Amino acid sequence: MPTTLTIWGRRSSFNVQKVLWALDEIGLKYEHRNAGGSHGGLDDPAFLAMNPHGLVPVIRDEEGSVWESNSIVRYLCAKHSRGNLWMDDPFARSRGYKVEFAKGSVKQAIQGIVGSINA
Ligand SMILES: N[C@@H](CCC(=O)N[C@@H](CS)C(=O)NCC(=O)O)C(=O)O
Repeated sequence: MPTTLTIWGRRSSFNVQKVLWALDEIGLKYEHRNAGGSHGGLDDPAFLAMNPHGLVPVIRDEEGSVWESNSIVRYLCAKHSRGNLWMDDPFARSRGYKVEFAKGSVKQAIQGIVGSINA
């Protein structure tokens, strides 16, 4: 089956890593294109047509483009992983949301640790 899913974003981005992790966890084939940071490209008209905020990650598949990492992860899980990463039962699904929304706190804690090491 030909690759129809493309992701744009530098691998050093926490939000890009989240989507790459989801893609690999689901087992989807995709094409990765570096964008953002030293790779640039975020102000290209073609990129802004996909994400008017000019940020990574962005994915595009046969439906169109999706941006905002949590939105992308939910979309991929709902489309490709029903009954596994995307659960129909609302309570079961809330367990995933907890991880998703706790990400901000975890990131802050990690940044605090890294910051104290670098200080
Ligand atoms: N809330 C957005 C944040 C997107 C964002 O801030 N992306 C950063 C990378 S983490 C970005 O594009 N920065 C500009 C750059 O990499 O050049 C999401 O979760 O996708």
